Amino acid sequence: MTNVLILHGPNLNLLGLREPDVYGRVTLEDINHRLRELAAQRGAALRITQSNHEGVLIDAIHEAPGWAHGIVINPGGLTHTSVALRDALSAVALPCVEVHLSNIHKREPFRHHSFISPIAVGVIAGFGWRSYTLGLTALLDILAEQRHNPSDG
Ligand code: CA2
Repeated sequence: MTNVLILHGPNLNLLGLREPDVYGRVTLEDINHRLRELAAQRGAALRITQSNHEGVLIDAIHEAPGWAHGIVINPGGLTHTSVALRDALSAVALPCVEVHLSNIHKREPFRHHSFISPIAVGVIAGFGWRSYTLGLTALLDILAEQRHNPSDG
């Protein structure tokens, strides 16, 4: 069984409830449901956490290696500010996929830089809720490949 930790950062609990013009009408619960469906099809198990607190996300990352084989994270606004979140992801050294609902490169300049991207396996941005399912698919494919060819990066 492949185990994946899904992390949603600050304010993502408001999805579908506020600013639908920017972030759409799909709720976080809808996204989690779609991720769980995909995981079930792929024979993977998920643990999902959303927090508005950087330290809670960091604690979840520290605990991940006891169970998870990889992480899908939408760090929200912490993407652009948090050295601490990046250090935590780097320290646990699990393959991590960074996802964003919006195309951060099409938005304000302060969103163009991510502290997380340099330590992520890859980044998916701009596909709305599909960024999450694309991100999970990519991570599961990579983990399956590593299982079959442990020497490959
Ligand atoms: O596009 C993304 O997924 C972001 O990570 C979302 C963050 C933003 O700071 C990043 O630059 C890009 C913001 C999440 C806030 O979500 C809200 C949802 C509904 C209403 C208000 C905020």
